[in-house]
Amino acid sequence: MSTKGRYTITAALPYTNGPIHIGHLAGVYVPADIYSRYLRITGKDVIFICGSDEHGAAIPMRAKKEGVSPQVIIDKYHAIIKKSFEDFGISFDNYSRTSAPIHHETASEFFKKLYEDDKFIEETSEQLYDPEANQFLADRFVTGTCPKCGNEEAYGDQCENCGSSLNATDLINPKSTISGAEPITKQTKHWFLPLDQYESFLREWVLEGHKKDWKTNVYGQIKSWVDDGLRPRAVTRDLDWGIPVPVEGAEGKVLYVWFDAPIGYISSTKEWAEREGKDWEPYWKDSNTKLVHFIGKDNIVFHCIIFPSMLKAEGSYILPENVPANEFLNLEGNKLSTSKNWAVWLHEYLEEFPDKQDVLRYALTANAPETKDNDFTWKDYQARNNNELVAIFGNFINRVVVLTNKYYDGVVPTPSTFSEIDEQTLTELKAYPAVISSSIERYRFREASQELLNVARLGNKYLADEEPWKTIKTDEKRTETVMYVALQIASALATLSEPFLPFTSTKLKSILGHSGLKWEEIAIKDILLPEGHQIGKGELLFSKIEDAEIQHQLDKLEATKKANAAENKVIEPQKEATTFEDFTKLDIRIGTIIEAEKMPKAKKLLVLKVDTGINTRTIVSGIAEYFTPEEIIGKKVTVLVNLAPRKLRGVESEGMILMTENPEGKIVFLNPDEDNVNPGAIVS
Ligand code: B3M
Ligand code: ZN
Repeated sequence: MSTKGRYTITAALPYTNGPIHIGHLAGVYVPADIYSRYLRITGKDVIFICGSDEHGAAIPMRAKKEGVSPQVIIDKYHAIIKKSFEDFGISFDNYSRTSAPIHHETASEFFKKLYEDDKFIEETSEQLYDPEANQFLADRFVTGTCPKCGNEEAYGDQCENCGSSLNATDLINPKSTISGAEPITKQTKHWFLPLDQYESFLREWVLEGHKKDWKTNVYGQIKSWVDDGLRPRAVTRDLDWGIPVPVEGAEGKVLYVWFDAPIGYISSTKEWAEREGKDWEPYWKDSNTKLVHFIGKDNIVFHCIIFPSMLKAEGSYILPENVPANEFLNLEGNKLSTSKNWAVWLHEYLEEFPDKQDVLRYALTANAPETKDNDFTWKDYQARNNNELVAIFGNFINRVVVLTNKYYDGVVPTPSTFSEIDEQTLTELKAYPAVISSSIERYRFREASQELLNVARLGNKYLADEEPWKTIKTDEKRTETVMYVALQIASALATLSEPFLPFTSTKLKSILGHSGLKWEEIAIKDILLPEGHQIGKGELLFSKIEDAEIQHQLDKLEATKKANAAENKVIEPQKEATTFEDFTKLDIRIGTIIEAEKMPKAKKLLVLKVDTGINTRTIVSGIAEYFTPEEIIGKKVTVLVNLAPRKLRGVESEGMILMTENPEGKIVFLNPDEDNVNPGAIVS
């Protein structure tokens, strides 16, 4: 566990086109921070690197929308994002930005080196061009149908539905996102990185070399990419926002954002080294350094195929040791979305829960989307706080601190002979650093967070079994020993919690009047808090979150839903006029659903038995995605009873249930307001 080592830990550079939300924190920054903090306490030489990604098409697009210059946008969001990271205790050693001169230099040099070493293909080809905006279209400037999965809203660089990486010219029915125009094609020169030439390198390095140690979700994506066949990829763009292509004949062209952004990790390291008077190179070039990229799953191809190929082409860099990419976090059952404002923004969260950074860190870790997409719910957040942090962790510390102050004026008592239970408890405690390490080193942060909680559980159980509040009346010596043991557990918790709950750890250390331990000291030292040591007064580490506070958050989301629905409400134009005679031909009645079951092998269909007042008949209805059979039995509905019968999947359907859509897009029945409307009542 204590083998020395050097680590370069990177966390994806956030785009400065909006603030950051819980999805960013859960997927990338909290796990990266836990990992970096953990490595530091274990005595490793660690740099934790990040910065703002300020190029790419998203920035000028946002700027256009807000009617300001791109510089205004990046300055605004760089500041907001940087502050959010600080507020949540994300312990970067350096947070840079890709608009910094050192980054422009580093990225330009990198490009020049590959250019001079003949690593690019220079090619003039037909690219999409917006004839109205007079601009070439690539990446986010163009949408169309994904040739792989048919998603009609794929971007010119990537399809967010199937994850495929695309070239703009691959899109079917492309459309400019600037003007809405249908693009024409026009010739332009670009430089391409011939990824096809890196296939055998990638196979050997990742597909054979990291089959066992990389996460299966990451490995699987890389494999399918490589197996699909790699193609040369343009690393320059016709855009006026970005780093100018540093070679002759490239006027008006900039580096592709995904070429310059990962180099941002290197320039941020350089910035750190300059400030700290260190040498940056070993962190990127020494084979004893472990490079680990923390990212979300949509960035896998860039970090596992394109950037490594760039590093390989350059020749003097190490390759990532691991890329523990996470899946996505949803919010209350729906995809997080900046444009739909479906998010918990970090700066807003802090306004409402100003001292609860660790609670969010913990809830997001305990429920992290490590192996599959996961859902953040406010109820779960509340439960994690009230039932785990307050009831287990906080409760244990509070009892230890209050009793120590009450019985011994806050002085750690002297233990007598340890009982078997004491010995067992202390032995169990000593095992935790290795248990938690093992989870963290395998990037299983959820598991690690639960093991941390188990340390507090160990303490609680010990106190509950030994009952010092009872023995104080009968056996002072025994009570001193019990309190001594409990204080050792509290001291271990102050250190073990540091990667996960840094604010709590600091508070706890200050309560205990102790600066903390090294990770492995907990496993080998017998004394974690010496007898005679004076601890401070109690202070609650966590506080209960009331239902009303959670309801307030849910109400906010509900309001967002309503606002979105109102914005999206498209009122269909009125249909052609019809006659009263035609209308009266329709026989519409009130019916009651008396039976419902799923149609076998049909995802959307339910087979209903409906009492129409006339008779009980079978109606097949396409509502299985919206209702379970159980919840609709007994419901009153409106039925078109004289619709000519037709067979659906071999079942004859004799009528149609009338439906509408509520503002959230959910299908609902048209049912009478009155309770005492009977089946058979005519709708006219
Ligand atoms: N700017 C983040 C994103 O896709 C992207 C990461 C760059 S990491 C070099 O949201
Ligand atoms: Zn697709």
